Amino acid sequence: IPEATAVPVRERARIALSAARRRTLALTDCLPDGELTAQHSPLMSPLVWDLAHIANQEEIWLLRRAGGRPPLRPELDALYDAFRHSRADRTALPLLTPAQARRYLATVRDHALDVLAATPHPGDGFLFGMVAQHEQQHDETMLATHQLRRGPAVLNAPAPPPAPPPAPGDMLAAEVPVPGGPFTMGTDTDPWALDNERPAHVVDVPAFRLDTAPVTNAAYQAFIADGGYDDPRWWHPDGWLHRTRARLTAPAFWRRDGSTWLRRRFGHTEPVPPAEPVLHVSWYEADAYARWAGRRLPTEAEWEKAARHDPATGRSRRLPWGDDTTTGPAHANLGQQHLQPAPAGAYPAGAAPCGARQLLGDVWEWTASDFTGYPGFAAHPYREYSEVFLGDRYKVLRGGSFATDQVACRATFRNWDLPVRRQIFAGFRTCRTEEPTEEPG
Ligand code: AVJ
Ligand code: FE
Repeated sequence: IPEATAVPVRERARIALSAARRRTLALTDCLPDGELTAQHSPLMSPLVWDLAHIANQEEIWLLRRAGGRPPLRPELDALYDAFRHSRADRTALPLLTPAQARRYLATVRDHALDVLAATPHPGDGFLFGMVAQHEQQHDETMLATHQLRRGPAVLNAPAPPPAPPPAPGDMLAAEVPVPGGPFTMGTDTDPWALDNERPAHVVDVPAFRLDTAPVTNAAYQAFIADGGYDDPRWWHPDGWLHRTRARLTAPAFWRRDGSTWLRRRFGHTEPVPPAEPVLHVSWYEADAYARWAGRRLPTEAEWEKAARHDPATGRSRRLPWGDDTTTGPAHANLGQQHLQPAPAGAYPAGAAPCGARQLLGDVWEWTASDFTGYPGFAAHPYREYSEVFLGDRYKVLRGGSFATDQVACRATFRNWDLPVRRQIFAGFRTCRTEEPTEEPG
């Protein structure tokens, strides 16, 4: 990352922490206590658990670890340890009340800001960045809980920008070529990159062609209309089993009304917008769609090369459009500025060197890859963040969604989930291997 960062580390940490806290409170102050302590879905924690877990993690990493302070509420560690109880079992625990959780958050934050001010050499401020990213990730999870919740809408946001009209004779191509050859994947230098993004290493990626934008609702409806959900040829064997058991017929939150598809979105029911990237599909559905389309999901190496390799310099960028540490509203649909993805082809200012758009923001993109450690992976410092999830159970998602904050979004950032999950803000794009050009004669 270039040292163009005009904002000093201490100030950047303070800004990141307070942005996360504003969002956390906005997501929970809009609901009565009964909705904060309720289980809206067995897939999710009660929101009041997220609240106190955010505070408890901040206590552990900033007060105890960074500040060397004695524990403030050690008796809460077990209650808010994500590995101790499953999400579905957390309402039965003797949790803090919403008022107690808010007080715990505020007290821990006061101490964390003291620690930040008192740290003589904040260095890269990694632990502060890690904690801000942790809170923002829980905010995205809490937004998914809002989406699962039944009842009248409580959240509002303006619509995202439209896709710009194509210049005459210059239609946006359906796919963009990504040239073959080595590129640098992962990072050693991005100060707030998490352990699973490290270390940087060179990967040789053969030439391929990637969808310019994520797969749209209209394209996905063509798959449904063609009987895609009923044809085992398109499905991974485990996916076919899952589709049968879970009776999948369409993305989550969709419902058919005669000949039109409706969806529920944060308490509103509306027609499915055809030009918007498809959302709330599992890895199995994304994989089946890609096979039906005669294509495949990109590997995460392919995705990352498309997102950051600059053929002009041979370098890997931090973000598709450059190395800036900040993201403007014209670059990507991030940070819950909107409550839905923008239409495919939006955000031309955020295009990658290869021409692909919306690689960051809008929808998380399922990749073909399992969540494994890069060569030389070392868990740091939070063992349970990545290491315990490595293996072949989880699939990698890339790029972030409209619900992802920029502090937790960059071209190296890796997310993961089980291939059946679809309450997350996930869509996908497809690709194909470039056919080698025939040598004449
Ligand atoms: C990286 C989104 C998969 O929510 O399980 C939050 C983030 N880790 N607290 C998750 C996380 C610990 C994690 N994901
Ligand atoms: Fe957590």
